Amino acid sequence: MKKKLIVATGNEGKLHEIRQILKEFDFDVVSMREAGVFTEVEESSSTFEENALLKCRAIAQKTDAFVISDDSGLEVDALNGEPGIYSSRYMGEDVSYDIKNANILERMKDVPKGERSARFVCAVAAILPDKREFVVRGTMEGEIGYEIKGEHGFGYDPIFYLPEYGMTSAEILPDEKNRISHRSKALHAMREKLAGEIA
Ligand code: ITT
Repeated sequence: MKKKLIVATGNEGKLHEIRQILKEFDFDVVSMREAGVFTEVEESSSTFEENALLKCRAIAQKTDAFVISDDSGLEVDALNGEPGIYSSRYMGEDVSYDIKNANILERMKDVPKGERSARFVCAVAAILPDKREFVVRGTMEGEIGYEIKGEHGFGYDPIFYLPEYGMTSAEILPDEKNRISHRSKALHAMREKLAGEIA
């Protein structure tokens, strides 16, 4: 029987990608809703790693299953790393990504081509049934584009330009994003880290 793995996220975009990426791993992936465990966590830390652990612990307290969480965001170098750990709260949690993305493009309008570097960062935390904790990070490098482009992905994908593809991460196919993304790299790094730890 496959081992149950609860993904501690309320973000449907993340959950969908995590499910796709973990397809090749031998787990029965369930959402918090499917597992019947819920919690509201204040992401009070100043790092992606600590925030991922906070979310993971909140769920792991309520279950003996294997739990993972994802804390992620967009770092724009010309904006001193903003929105960073505040990516989902940027301009307010309920503000649409059309507005958030347009705002970032506006703030970047005078930034020259060579200075538009940015990256997506993803920290994945895992807590095993015996309560041991692990955390890893993955990143995907790119640039802030000049317009909102693409229908795939979620969040800041439509302004995140990948020079090697000549497209945003909302324009490349979802399978391709899942092969190269910060989330994919972090989940694969976690698998490496846990190799041998999970009986
Ligand atoms: P949970 O805490 O419930 O997992 P959340 O959306 O609040 O959901 P975060 O605090 O980790 O999660 O915020 C991450 C934000 O960073 C997310 O809402 C997006 O705006 C952005 N982000 C992260 N990964 C992304 C990706 O692959 N593509 C586009 N935007 C991404």
